[in-house]
Amino acid sequence: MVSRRLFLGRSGGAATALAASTLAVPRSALAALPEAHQQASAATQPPLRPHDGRPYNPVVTLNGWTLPWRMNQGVKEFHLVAEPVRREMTPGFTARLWGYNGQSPGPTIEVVEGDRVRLFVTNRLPEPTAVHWHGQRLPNGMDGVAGLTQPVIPPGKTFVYEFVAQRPGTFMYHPHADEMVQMAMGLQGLWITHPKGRHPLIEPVDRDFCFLLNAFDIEPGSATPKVMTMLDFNLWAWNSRIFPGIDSLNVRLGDRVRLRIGNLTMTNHPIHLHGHEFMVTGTDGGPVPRSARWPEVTTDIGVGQMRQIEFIADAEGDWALHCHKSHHTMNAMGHNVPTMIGVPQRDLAERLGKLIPDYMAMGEHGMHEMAEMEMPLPENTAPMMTGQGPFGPLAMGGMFSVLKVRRGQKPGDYSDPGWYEAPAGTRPYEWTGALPAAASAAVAVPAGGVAAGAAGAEVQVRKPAGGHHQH
Ligand SMILES: [Cu+2]
Repeated sequence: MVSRRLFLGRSGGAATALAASTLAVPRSALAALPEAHQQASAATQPPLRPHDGRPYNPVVTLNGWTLPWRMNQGVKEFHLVAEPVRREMTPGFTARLWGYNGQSPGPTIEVVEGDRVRLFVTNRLPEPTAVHWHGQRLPNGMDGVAGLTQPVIPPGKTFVYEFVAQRPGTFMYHPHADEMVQMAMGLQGLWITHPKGRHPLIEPVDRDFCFLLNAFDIEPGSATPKVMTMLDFNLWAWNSRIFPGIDSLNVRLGDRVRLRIGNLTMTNHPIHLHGHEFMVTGTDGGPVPRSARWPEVTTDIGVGQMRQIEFIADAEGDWALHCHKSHHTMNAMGHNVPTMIGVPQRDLAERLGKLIPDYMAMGEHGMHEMAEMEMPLPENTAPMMTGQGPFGPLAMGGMFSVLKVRRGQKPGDYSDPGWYEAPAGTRPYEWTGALPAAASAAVAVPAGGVAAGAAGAEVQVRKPAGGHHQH
């Protein structure tokens, strides 16, 4: 058991194993703070099976984890620590964020309808905070709105929240003190309240995944988000991860799958699943009546909303799951590049380079080439379009992952089965017969295209500028 003194002296890392939570807690220890478990890894952790309290079927937090608790005379006790963290957003790019218990987002809190929950919140940030339990029915004083329902939690102090988890569903927690800054820095987490016993509108599922939609504005080459940004975020993330850093969702053929998604960005995200139809079975307000459900392949998740979607994974394969705003499936640098489709730039770049030393030519045939060339990037920067699939570059970023449906996946096995091997005759193939002359030109020259180096050609230069566009 880790003593309180030892715990208070610890500054982070994975020094304390999760195993501590499974030990019986001596009476003397119950008078002290519950342990503040830490997570050092950004990998998806296996579901945390409840070791005491009411039983439930746990969720899997994409690139995240569930916070262990202790039972103290019938009360489920958790300890959250708000603190600066380093979050690997994708391999090769680590951000300096604010989070809870070592990671951004914070750990998922899982409880059961009817549980009395006590949450110790320690503030190790350089400024005051408070935690709002978004969507919960609770006594007004426990709502966590600094100035309105409580004084702030000053740096170095610990406040205790306590309430009964009244209704089952998907919830979030986030600061309600300097929230523009604190949410832009990554302070947020998920809260799942499982139904107590069988619920007429809540189906048991085989796989239950959850993630938050979040957004950051981090300049290439830097690590700390700009906190004043209102619309022009350049990193669109799921649980503070960006593709290819977002783990795939690995399921067994025939599984009933639930995805719980909460939106803490400042815009909406139409989340789109390939190869299946799903139903929205739950919202912020609770389970959706059966008569109000309909099949969809995209559902829009508004700001501050939660959605639960469910489907039967009945089609084997590697199915894309992504936000359908195409700027949200790009990483940083996506904003400042002029459209150059149809503009040959072979010696243009050299000539412009004399006028504008940092000019970069790109995009003559679209932007896919960005994914194929090795662009020199500042250190600690995620490429704009990246990720390798079995057939080459995926040219994606941001809010993109893959649902992997496999016949051979074992029940409860969340490991990555690798790429799908499609049966013969089920992939597109190249037409090798005769083509009409018009279709056989290697690259069509677009109307109005400018020939590079043409004598007397007039070129309009638009230098990539710092100014952003709203989108
Ligand atoms: Cu989006």
